[in-house]
Amino acid sequence: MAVNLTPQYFEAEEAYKKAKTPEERLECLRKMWILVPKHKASEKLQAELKTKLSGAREDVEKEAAKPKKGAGAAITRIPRQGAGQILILGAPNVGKSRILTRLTRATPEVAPYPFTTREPSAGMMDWKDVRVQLIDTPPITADMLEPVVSSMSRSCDGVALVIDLADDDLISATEAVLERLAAVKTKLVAEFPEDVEDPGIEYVKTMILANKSGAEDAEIRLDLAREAFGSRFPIHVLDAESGKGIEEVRDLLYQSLDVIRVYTKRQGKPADMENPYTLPRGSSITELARAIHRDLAETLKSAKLWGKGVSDGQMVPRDHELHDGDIAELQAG
Ligand SMILES: Nc1nc2c(ncn2[C@@H]2O[C@H](COP(=O)(O)OP(=O)(O)OP(=O)(O)O)[C@@H](O)[C@H]2O)c(=O)[nH]1
Ligand SMILES: [Mg+2]
Repeated sequence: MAVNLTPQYFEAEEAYKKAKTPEERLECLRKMWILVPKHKASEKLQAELKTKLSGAREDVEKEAAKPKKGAGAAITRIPRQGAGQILILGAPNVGKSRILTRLTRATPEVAPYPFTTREPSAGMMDWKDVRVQLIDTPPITADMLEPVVSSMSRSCDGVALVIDLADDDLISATEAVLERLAAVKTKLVAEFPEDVEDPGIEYVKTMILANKSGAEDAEIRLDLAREAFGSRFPIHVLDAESGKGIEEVRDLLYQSLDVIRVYTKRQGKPADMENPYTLPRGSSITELARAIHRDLAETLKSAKLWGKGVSDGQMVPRDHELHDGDIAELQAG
């Protein structure tokens, strides 16, 4: 099969060869990317373009960083906020940034070429009365994993691994992401294993988001993805561009954190039903006290509870297990 490049592609390629600055080269490569037909016969060319795009983007950044000599490439992790931190990971151009724009008010750049996102950015996703922090990240390929992504993937509460149902290459692109992370001892898994063989390995709870479900032949690629990854991960289908399936993804992301909401009240006052504390499922009064204030777990004298399995205002011991929706009144000594 021939690649069948268009005259517009050759024009962009000519301009690329003549380009003088890193910006010009990047711009031409982006045009070439958009113009190259995306099918089997052009796979090699697509791969070459990806490598060139990645390099050109780096050159542009190096150029931009020049005046600020000595700034260094600091790894700045984004501190956790809200009920938990979920990292949106995946190969280039799969729709990671678009998903963030659909679930939060964040506005990362979304563009039809790979290597658009260069650093992690956060957005807060509303879920009922709580908020979950979602982090959009730069793409991962067989030879590219930003140190900050590697480090954040080890400290986050969960991963949403995005795959692209418009991409014929989605299986190998996704395998590359999994392998690249495994190479830095980060293993994406559906559930934490019971027995950990190597304590150096970080296991990260992961779901697959199969994006671009509205694309042509998406069903066929979804079948392939289910075959390749369905036994390893839960797969949820969506189309971030049209918004189809996005609300289900919102619920699933929150649920994956496996947290409960606990409300607090002061003596003689109504409960604060607007700002619940979120705690890992199975948490007790002691953990709630610690979440409210570092010292409260030590100074806690008594706790009254309204909620599951107790009569209203019942005194409960410190090790009493809390449930979603419980209201607690804690008294320090
Ligand atoms: N048809 C369709 N296009 C989508 C969907 N989601 C994203 N896109 C398009 O796919 C392209 C890439 O989207 P981005 O969100 O920039 O992808 P990304 O994964 O953040 O890309 P990088 O930052 O380069 O890794 C854009 O042109 C989007 O408009 C979808 O659900 N359906
Ligand atoms: Mg992006």
